[in-house]
Formats: sequence, C-alpha cells, structure tokens
Amino acid sequence: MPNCILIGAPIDEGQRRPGCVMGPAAYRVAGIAQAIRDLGHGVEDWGDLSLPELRTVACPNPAVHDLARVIGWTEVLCDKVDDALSAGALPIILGGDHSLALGSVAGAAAFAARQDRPLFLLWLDAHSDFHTPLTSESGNLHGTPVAYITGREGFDAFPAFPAVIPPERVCLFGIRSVDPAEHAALLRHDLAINDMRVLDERGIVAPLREFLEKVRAAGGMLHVSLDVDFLDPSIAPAVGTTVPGGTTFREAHLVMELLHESGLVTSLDLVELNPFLDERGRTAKLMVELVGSMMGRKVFDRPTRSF
Ligand code: 4U7
Ligand code: MN
Ligand code: MN
Ligand code: MN
Repeated sequence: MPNCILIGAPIDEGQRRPGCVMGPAAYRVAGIAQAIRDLGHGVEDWGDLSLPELRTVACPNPAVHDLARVIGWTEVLCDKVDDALSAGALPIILGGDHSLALGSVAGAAAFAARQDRPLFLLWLDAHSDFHTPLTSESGNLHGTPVAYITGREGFDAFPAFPAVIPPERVCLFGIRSVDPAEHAALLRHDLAINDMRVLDERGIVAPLREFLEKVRAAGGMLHVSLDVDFLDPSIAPAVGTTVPGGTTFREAHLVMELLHESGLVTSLDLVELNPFLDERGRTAKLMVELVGSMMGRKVFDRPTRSF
C-alpha cells in the first residue's frame, strides 16, 4: 500500500445541519494519522483546504442552496486529490459532507484518465446520492455526487467532470433510502445496486468480491466513498441523516478488510461525520478503526491466510 496523504475538507454547505465542518478536526483528535502509522505506512497531513474565490452561478431549481460554495470546494478538491495521487500516495479526504465527493472523485478521474486507467467507484452509503441539482427536492447538494460522476445532465454550473465514469463501473453498497426521482433514474442506468435487502440475503462478501473482481480484471483504480450513514445509527450516531437498518460493526470492518486484501483502493473519502451529534467521539473513533482495517489491521494476524 502506498503512503497516505490526509486532506481536510471542512465542508458543510452540501446540507443544512451545522457540524460537519468539525469533521476533519475530530478525525485528527481520534488519532487517524497515528492509527495508520502504527500499521507501518507513512502519513502526510496536508491540513485543511479553504474555499477559493467564488464565481457567480445560477441554478433553475430554487431549492438548491450554496451552489457557488459547493462549486468552489469541488474545484479545490479536484486539484488537491489529483496532486496527492500524482505524488504516488493514497489520498484520504476527511469530510465534511458528501458534496466533497463531487471534487474528490473528479480529481481521481482526472488522474486516472492521464494514466489511461479506468476508475471505479464504491459508494458505501444509506443513500444513492443520484439526484441532479434539477431533481433534488431538499436542495442539498450532498445528495448529488453519483449523478455528477456518471455524467448526468443538470450540472451546467459545475466544471465539466474530467472523465465521466460509466455507470457500469459504479457500485452502490448498503443503500436503503432512495427518493422517487433517484429511483426512476437508477432504473435507467446500469449501476450495481447492492441495497440492504440484497446484503441481508447474500451477505456482504459475495457482492463485494464480484465488484472487486471487475476492478481487478480491468486493471482499474478504485475510489471508495464512505458515508457515516452506511453504518447502523446504533453504532454511528454522529450523522445528520440517520437511516435505520444499516451495516453492523463487523460487516463494516469486513468490507474494509476485504478492501485491504484486494490491494485495489487508490483513494478514500470519509464523509458526513457530524461531531456535534457524536457521543464521546465514538463515531469518529469507529471511522478511524475502519480506516485501520482498510490499511491492514487484522482481527487475528496469521502468517498465512488459512480461510
Ligand atoms: B448523503 C435525500 F431527501 N435524498 O436528497 C436528499 F432523503 O450524502 C438525502 O448520502 C440525501 O447523506 C443524503 O436530501 C445525502 C433525502
Ligand atoms: Mn494542482
Ligand atoms: Mn452520501
Ligand atoms: Mn448518506
């Protein structure tokens, strides 16, 4: 595994509940850098990003708020994630709400295109985040990144997405809250949809392995976007959009352990942590432990795999 670069993205304009700006600080307090170092990897912390100068922009949907600021974050994140990948590192973006993925995945896509490698996307989330700025009823742009990344229309005010990811390279994993407009659009696009019903029946291992095999066969890069609400709210309360019926502690760790074994992950977002809603830092700590599993921590370390 390459060394990691931490990029703080204190963004909360993609939704309406204050608190996500404290996310990067909470991850640092929870010891994310040391947890990764303890596993034998180098870590550089690039600190927190700040907003560039804003452009004047407009959106026909009056519900959409903070468009110019979200676009500003998108531009700066795209640039920094591309820089971190160009430095040969694995960027870990400390959010911040999920609108940061508009920029982080754009940066990964720009880099992948220059390398002439296909980029794949694993979306660990309770939500499909497949709204466009035109279909969003809440007007919260954290519900839109998957649509931007897959090249849907309605993002005219945004920078053109560098190299659109075909829906076949996207895997939604853990979803259990999909709005009608998203549902209709998902039926018209060929994303892998591993909703909680599917995961209940099949478990997490087979569907995840299927996707990882596709990535490997294509020689692809893999961006993982981990939304706190992927986890069940009983173990991860620090999020504004809790949805019951999420993944358990062990399921989530197993996802991260399988990702480690695959050796395929090239960039990671940690999003939607709202430390103001946390209970004595438990959600921040859990997220850091999950990163540990993705970076190679094992439940029981064996010299060789015997299962
Ligand atoms: B998150 C929602 F209406 N679909 O559009 C919306 F249910 O990044 C939620 O996954 C979006 O947390 C959730 O506002 C965005 C809602
Ligand atoms: Mn740059
Ligand atoms: Mn999300
Ligand atoms: Mn979500």
